[in-house]
Amino acid sequence: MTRRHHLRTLATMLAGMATLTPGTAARAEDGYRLWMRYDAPAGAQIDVRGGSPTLAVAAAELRHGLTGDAGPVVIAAATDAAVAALRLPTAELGPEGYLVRRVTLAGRPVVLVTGNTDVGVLYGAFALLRHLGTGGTAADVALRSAPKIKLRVLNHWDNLDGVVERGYAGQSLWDWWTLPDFKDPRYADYARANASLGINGTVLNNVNAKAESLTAPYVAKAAALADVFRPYGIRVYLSARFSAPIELGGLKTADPRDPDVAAWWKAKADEIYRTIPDFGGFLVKANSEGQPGPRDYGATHAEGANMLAAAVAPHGGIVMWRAFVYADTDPDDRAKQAYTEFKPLDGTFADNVLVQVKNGAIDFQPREPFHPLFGAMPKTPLMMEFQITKEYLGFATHLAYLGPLFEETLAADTRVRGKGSTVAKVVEGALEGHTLTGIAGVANIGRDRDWSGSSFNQANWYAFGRLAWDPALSAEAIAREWAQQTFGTDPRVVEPAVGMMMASREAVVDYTGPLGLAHLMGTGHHYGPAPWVSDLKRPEWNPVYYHRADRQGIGFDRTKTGSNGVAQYAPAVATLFADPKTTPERDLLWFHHLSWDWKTQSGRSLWEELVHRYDRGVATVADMRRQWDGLKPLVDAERWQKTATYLAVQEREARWWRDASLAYWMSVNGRALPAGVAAPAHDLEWYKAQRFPYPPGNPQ
Ligand code: BDP
Repeated sequence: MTRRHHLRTLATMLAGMATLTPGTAARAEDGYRLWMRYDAPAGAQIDVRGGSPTLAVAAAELRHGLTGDAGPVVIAAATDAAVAALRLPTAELGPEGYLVRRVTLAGRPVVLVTGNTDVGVLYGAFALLRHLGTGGTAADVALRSAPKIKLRVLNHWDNLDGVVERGYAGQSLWDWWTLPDFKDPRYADYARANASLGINGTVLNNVNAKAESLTAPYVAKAAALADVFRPYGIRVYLSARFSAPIELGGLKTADPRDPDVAAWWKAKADEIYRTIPDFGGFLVKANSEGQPGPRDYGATHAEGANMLAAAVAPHGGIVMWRAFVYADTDPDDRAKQAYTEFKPLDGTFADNVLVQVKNGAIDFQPREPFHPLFGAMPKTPLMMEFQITKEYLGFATHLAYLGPLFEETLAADTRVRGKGSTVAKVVEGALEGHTLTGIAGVANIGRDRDWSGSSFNQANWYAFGRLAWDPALSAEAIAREWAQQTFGTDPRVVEPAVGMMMASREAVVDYTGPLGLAHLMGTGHHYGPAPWVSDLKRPEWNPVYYHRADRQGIGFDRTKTGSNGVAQYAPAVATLFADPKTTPERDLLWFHHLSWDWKTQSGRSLWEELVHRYDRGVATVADMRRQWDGLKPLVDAERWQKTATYLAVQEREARWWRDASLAYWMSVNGRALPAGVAAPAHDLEWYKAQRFPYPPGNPQ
């Protein structure tokens, strides 16, 4: 035997060992493969009918992921003559839906993957892989689905210097410096992961945008990314800085009513479309947290949005205009300001504008009631904005599955057109008959090997994508299918993992802000508890503004006796929220200022219930840790260890949140802890003295 031969034999043996011991902690994994862990030996027979790059990537994916025993698979658009002859019910699939089923084609039984477009076929290929990865077989395959929302978009808060604002998974994936020449193979893997979920758009740069991203060199870089993403059905968008005509164009103003300003944007849009013919359009953060905007010139948000919309309209582009506004000059409740500013503009936005609204009225807190704008602007398509990155939910280290948060918001009933007027129906356009519809997620993706900073954070990217496709899916079902694909289908792993995930977000709510409390975190970096902060120059930046705790009670009165924020909801909802007895307890202190002695549903006083919930949160994390410990023999060592370490961090930090918060509340209300409850580990001054100079994700 030659030396080469020896080595080859050894390599074959080792490869065999790796695949022969599935389910055991055999194979080192770093999380790079996300939920697309195709371990099957290749060999499937894939028949591609058509020659587009999209069909080619669909075929490559199936070749990679299917075993030979899947039988012959045919991938073809429904327009293919042989497929058309089958007269399948493809009409309702629309431009992006898919159909996967067993058929007889030219006398041969095959699995057919089809759709009205090649992108539909690609989504079908991924659906087939998901079906097989979650325990389905080729023999029983019968899949059919179409997305309910048109624009399913990630928002990257990535700066041009590689720092990701509120990013906890390393530097930006986009290496702006080496683009457009070097196209990192990760860009294609990013596109694969998104396409596997049906995400069809990506905003490459931070909403706190630099004008430079609109210069020719940066547009060329964006074009290189667009070229990689195109076969995967993903369009590129850019965040636009409203004052770019001044900064780049040398104009004296960015007033949207100025013809020179409009002409500058038109020329800029023409230039972008020459480079990126299928450019999606602009995302704009205007007059928000110091960003420039039309209000600087006394023009409205609609005038600003429409001017940009006119520039991209000839090319089929759209504008996503954010409603995340609150002004230091406005003394009104911050939670009311977006509604106050935007509702009167309903009906004045151009046809290719969507108004992008955060899920809640403050800012991506672990829990917020749904934003009152949903349902309040019937003539305007409202695009949902969720945060996938966990700025307020423990960064990347805490395990917090956001499926339940997304689901809770989407299922919330606005009651604007009677019962069943859910936020999902508003976003889907079903309630008011909009066809231009969208949903955005602030990405949690960076250059970490595991993309999202931890295995379980990947589930939040996954859940966003799946719910963007179909907001009616259940968070638990999504958790299960994710866990099956990520850790294998062994129920001894899947069921505990799903249990941990489903409990996790509520645990974070419990240990950071139970009963409707919110915005109690550290200043700037947003890391850890700081409910005592009261000295920041804008009142609404201070935690004390939100909790309003004093010796008598706690909570923000948003009823008639307070800010009357409840009046921004439809009457049926407003009535519920106006009375603490009918307000869901989870939102109690969001809407009401109540005595520490207020009797809660458990029979405990408000103070006792608060303490109980902090303790419950910590206990849930301890329990999650125990469950994960039990999975050690069943999960590969690398992913198991990182998660175990992070859970230990989470438990320590959950206690810190609980202890610091209780120490502070006791200093305000002068009450003792209920009998048997553990005292905080340190005194309040110790918690106040903690400093965190270089936390990740914090814009400097
Ligand atoms: C806040 C973040 C800030 C973002 C802002 C936004 O702290 O970094 O710029 O949201 O959404 O939550 O514009």
